[in-house]
Amino acid sequence: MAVDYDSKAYLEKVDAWWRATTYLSGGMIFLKSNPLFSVTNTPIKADDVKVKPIGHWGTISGQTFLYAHANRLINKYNLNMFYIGGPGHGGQVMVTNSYLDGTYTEDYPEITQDIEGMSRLYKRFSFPGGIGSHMTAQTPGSLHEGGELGYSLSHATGAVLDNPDEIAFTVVGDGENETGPAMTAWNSIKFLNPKNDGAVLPILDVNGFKISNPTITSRMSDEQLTKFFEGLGWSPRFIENDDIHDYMAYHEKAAKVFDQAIADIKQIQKDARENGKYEDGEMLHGQ
Ligand SMILES: Cc1ncc(C[n+]2csc(CCOP(=O)(O)OP(=O)(O)O)c2C)c(N)n1
Ligand SMILES: [Mg+2]
Repeated sequence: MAVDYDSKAYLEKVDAWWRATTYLSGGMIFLKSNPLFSVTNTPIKADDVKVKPIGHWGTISGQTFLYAHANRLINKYNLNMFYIGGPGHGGQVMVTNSYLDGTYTEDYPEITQDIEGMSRLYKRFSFPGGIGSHMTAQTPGSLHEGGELGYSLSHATGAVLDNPDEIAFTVVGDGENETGPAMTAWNSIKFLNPKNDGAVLPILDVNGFKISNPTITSRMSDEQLTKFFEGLGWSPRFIENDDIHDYMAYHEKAAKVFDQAIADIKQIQKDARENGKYEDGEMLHGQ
């Protein structure tokens, strides 16, 4: 049966995936056991709690939201697309998504998809002898090592060069964005040729903070942000939820904006590959 990726029923599944990965990602920052306490009705004891948790709760819901939408796009358009996570200490986003889709357990059979496996996974996250709080090489399929902020966009660009069918869905943190490497890497669009190279689809995650300090982009107006990124050669658009309780409206908006972004990428590539556009080496705008 054909799946309707735009239906309310499908977006409710995207929402369920988002909520599940957000629950797991938040839980593993703070707990080392008793992972499903609210479901199993087992009160949290002092011994369940990590003494010195390190991880960013504030980066989680945005990144798990984006990952769920990246999966929707891959399924809808049968894309060769992968996710790069740039914002600080958000490593659990890759871990929990690969745990839910089963690939984490394939690589680490002891991390079973049950309460025992969940407990082991919670304990090892950002814990001595375990796995890092950033995106790390131990995560299945990972090519981007976090930790030193600033390289998500340049890794994305490198991955799609001479790789025409690849799309790098790249989340840049608004704090990460204040590093020299990230700021410079926005210029990488000038090195991408839509005829031979794949595409970078960057998402600047303006959650407003770098750890607890306000970010520059959170203090800029939509108009200033638009002009800034247009000047660099990008074609910016916004995904914001006006009513923070109306998640379905947020999903609908995101699906629409991302659908248009994929349509634009496909059009640019078609123009370059079939219609002979951009052959004079002019700087590419609107990619
Ligand atoms: C080059 C570099 N400088 C500083 C840090 C320390 N640091 C870790 S996370 C972080 C904030 C990152 O902000 P953002 O990317 O917005 O992530 P969020 O706080 O929203 O999770 C900083 C400054 C680092 N990891 N790398
Ligand atoms: Mg931030």
